[in-house]
Amino acid sequence: MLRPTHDGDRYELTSPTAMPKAGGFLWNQKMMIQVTCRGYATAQFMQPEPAKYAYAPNLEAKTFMQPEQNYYAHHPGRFVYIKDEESGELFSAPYEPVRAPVDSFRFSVGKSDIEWAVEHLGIRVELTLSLPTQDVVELWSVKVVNLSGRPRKISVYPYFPIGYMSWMNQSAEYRLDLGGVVASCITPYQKVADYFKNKFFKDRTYFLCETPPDSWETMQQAFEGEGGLHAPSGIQRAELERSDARYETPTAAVQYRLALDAGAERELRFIFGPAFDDAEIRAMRGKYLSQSGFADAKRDYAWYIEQGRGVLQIETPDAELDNFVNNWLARQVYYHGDVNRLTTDPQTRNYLQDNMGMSFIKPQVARAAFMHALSQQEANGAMPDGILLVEGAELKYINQVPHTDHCVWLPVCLKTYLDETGDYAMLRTLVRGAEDGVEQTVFERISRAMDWLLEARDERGLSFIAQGDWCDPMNMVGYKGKGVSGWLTVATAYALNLWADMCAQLGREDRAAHYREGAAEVNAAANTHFWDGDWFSRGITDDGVTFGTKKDKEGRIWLNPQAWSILGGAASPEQRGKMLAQVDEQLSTPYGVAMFAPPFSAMREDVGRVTQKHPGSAENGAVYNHASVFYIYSLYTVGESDRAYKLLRQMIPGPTEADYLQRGQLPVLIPNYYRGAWHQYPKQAGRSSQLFNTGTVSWAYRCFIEGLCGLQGDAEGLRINPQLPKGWNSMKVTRLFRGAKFVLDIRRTDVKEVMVTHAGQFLPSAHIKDIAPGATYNLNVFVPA
Ligand code: CEZ
Repeated sequence: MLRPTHDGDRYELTSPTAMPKAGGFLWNQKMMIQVTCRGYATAQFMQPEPAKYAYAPNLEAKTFMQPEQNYYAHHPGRFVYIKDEESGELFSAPYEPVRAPVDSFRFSVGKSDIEWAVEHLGIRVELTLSLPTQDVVELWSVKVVNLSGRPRKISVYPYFPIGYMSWMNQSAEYRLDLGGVVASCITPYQKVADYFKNKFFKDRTYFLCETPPDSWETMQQAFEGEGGLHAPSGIQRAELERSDARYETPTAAVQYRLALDAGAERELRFIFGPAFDDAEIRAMRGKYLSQSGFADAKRDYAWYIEQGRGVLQIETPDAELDNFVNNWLARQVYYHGDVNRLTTDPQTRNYLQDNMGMSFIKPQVARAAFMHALSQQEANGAMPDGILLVEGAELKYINQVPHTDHCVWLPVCLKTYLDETGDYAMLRTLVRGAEDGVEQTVFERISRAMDWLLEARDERGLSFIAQGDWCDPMNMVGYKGKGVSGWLTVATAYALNLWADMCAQLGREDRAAHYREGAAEVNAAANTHFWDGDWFSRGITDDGVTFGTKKDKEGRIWLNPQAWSILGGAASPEQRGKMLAQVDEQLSTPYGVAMFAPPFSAMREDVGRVTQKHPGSAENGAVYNHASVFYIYSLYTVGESDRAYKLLRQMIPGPTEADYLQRGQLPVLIPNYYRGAWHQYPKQAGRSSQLFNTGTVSWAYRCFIEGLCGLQGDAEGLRINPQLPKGWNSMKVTRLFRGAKFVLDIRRTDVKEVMVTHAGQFLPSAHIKDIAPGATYNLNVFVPA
């Protein structure tokens, strides 16, 4: 049903029904497309706000990318109908809309393209989707092969529904001069000011054919007729009717009548995308719609994706794990770092963490992003809820709700950048603040952000939560101005300690002492008010009720305060022992560790919107991978290697078939969550959200690099401390670091501490200094048995 290619750079699914929502995604700096094995697609492009060029058939609310997206018969997608002209039989590729039980099916997700091969009625249909690197356009090739051993007459109908473009104005026609369907609309608006903004929108959607078709249809209703999508009336006729759409729902369907000898094949190419005007459509045709245009774009795009290959290759006893880490994880980190989830106002914490990941892939991009974020620091030292990336962008959706955690992420994320590059000089660079208008160094700005965190606390020394912290929908703990966050309090201590280390590195001992003292004070307050005997509670509401404690029936124990108390030092080794045992007992599931448990079954008005989400979905007690990975990272920092690895492995679907089926997702990405509520709703538990936008991946990459492989940089060089899980006796690692290549052969043996040999000599410690860029270091690493 599911298999990797030899080195795991493609995953193939051989059933269209076993995991119906499984899919893949492609992106470039201007667009992204997620497409399922059955042919449904969700695509967006930036102009500069996210916009669509293929729409649902009814009026859609504008929203951000959602988890567990539902697909229905008329959902936007890319399909090809095949009709046997002699028998009248019909099927469609990849699978929708006809849903004929095909003889063979292969959906194959690659890093830079997505392919299908479907066989039925003696015909094979091969579909390939790729994107170019710079432009917003889908490149589709459709190949039909006659496998039946006799001459055949068939009709091939690519069908790319365009949907309900606009309630103001929409139409479509076949343009002989441009060679395809062109649909046009006016993006709906009401305010005069919007007219001037929308004027330059790409309000046309084109579907162009390299080879002129025999007939076409541009009006959805005429195509579908009384037959419906399973057997469209248009297809039941000898030819499509060639209608225009005049304030009628546009579609793009074309027909090719082909006579194929036994064994013969035909390849057809199409491009699909948005444009401003005819000139742009014509230019796109000239640039892409040819065999060489496709080939050039494919080569460039493969090169673009290759720039995100990252710094780590592993060879472990778990081949499926190697496939994921070596091929897919860095790709997803790169997606986040390179295009910022295709938003113009990423949440500050997302922007910083996505660039934490980018520190491994393109450190210069991460550096610029940290400076850019700091340029939007508020005059009082606080960080805003979102970072504006383009001129004219505005804070939208969740960014209009005040959250208090954004400053924490500055030292946390910068730490990775500094460890990876050693670029402490960056801290002395000047950044002009957009709001305060003054030039200050990165060092001064982060210090001010840390001072803000120290101030934003109540008389007990606990951090205010306002309308949310890392947990976005925890909006009613502190909306009256008093509530505090247990997580943010211990996270503040972590941020302060990290910052103190960086101050010390710069020789600023005075500042280091100041922030260390601050952290100690914060941790003491956390212990006084949040320690509940066996774990840290989640917060105290506006009305003074502590929650996330033993007395709670729902939301009794939360992962974040435990993870970050380990990182920030609030938890002593003794407390840690108690917490870990409770996490094991109360939060473990076969699909990873839940964010809290038990999930809420009804609204708690002193906690907020998180309690209204469906139990076990998203922040209401799912295996929310971002929270899980904080915990995993914290476990690696204290040498809890087995616990850490078990959970890290559970974050990736597989390798058993039962696990794949339950998650319903290919091992080509980490989703933002798997369903939790394992005790309440075991049937749904483990199901993937399929949403590939998640801060998880940067941390997961860090966990593999710094935790499992133990290859973390510092100001002088590279520290080596692999943490093999039990059952592994060896592994091989290639790590790129500061321009050098480290090839490590790691083995368990009879040593007391990690020992490293280089060129036959034991090194004085497991710490490589004076790294020579361009050099290759072949190292043997021995870890205690
Ligand atoms: O958003 C994510 C945020 O992008 O949820 C995380 C948060 O830390 C990330 O910054 C945890 O809350 O209900 C909501 O508003 C949700 O919080 C979503 O917006 C959630 C989505 O899954 C976005 O991908």
